[in-house]
Amino acid sequence: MQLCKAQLGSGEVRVGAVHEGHVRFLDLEDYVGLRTLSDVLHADRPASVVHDCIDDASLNVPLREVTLLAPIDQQEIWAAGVTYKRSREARERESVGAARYYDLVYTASRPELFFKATPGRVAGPGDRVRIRRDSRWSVPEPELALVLNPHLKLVGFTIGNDMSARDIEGENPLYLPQAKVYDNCCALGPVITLAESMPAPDKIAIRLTIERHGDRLFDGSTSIAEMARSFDDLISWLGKDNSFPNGVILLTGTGIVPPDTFALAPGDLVVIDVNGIGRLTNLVEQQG
Ligand code: DO4
Ligand code: MG
Repeated sequence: MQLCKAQLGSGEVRVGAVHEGHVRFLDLEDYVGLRTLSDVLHADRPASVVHDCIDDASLNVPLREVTLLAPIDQQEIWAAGVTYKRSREARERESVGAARYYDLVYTASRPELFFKATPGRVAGPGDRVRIRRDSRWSVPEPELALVLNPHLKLVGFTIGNDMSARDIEGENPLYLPQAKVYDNCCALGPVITLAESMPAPDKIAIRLTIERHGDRLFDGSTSIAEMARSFDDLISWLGKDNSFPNGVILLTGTGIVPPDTFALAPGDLVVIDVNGIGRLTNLVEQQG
């Protein structure tokens, strides 16, 4: 089962279930205390809530007639880093002075976890992601995103783009928050697939393509099987002395790194496919 947050032609934003190219909107007013997508996700049994809130009279609209929004409400977004060998190798190349730390964190018991974004910094499907105006070497990082409820139970999955300024991080790892956190630094969507509907982790593949002026500049893929850490390990570290009353979305790190000669440019199209979820597409911008 896949859930979305969608805006209708009237401007109204509602929670829907996506099925065979249509969105069937939940009649949440029938359900006391549930209003938002995260209210549904954080219920004891999200799939049962969806079944209870949909009947033959529920509004059913073709997907192409609605605007999908980032599937997020009040959650913080966190991210894991250096969870794939390719990411470790890329950081070692970009940050010569600090290369050792990337090697250490790849094998350490404690993972690299960092605060990535507030909901207001997130781009939805079809929105623009941004290159910082002071970066000349930025890349998209296509990542599987875990949707966790306030008890840190894994309730769903979506696609995340952890936009990153490699030049800023490479200059000094203490600049990581600036390389990672800024307006439109993250994209999420297009939908949330409930945990029970996702393929097994070793069957999940991620693909990134980048297009410029209609030409395909980069095409790469990876699989969750390449990840050096388990979801449970990342979640348990995230929860150490950290509470998330609104739930949290955790990006699990990138296993796809374009060649070091590649830098995103304004106008590029970033397309991320994850089987079991769908496709997240965003145009890249940079303010003058
Ligand atoms: O170490 C810096 C960040 C790494 C990261 O975001 C990733 O591996 O995905
Ligand atoms: Mg990343």
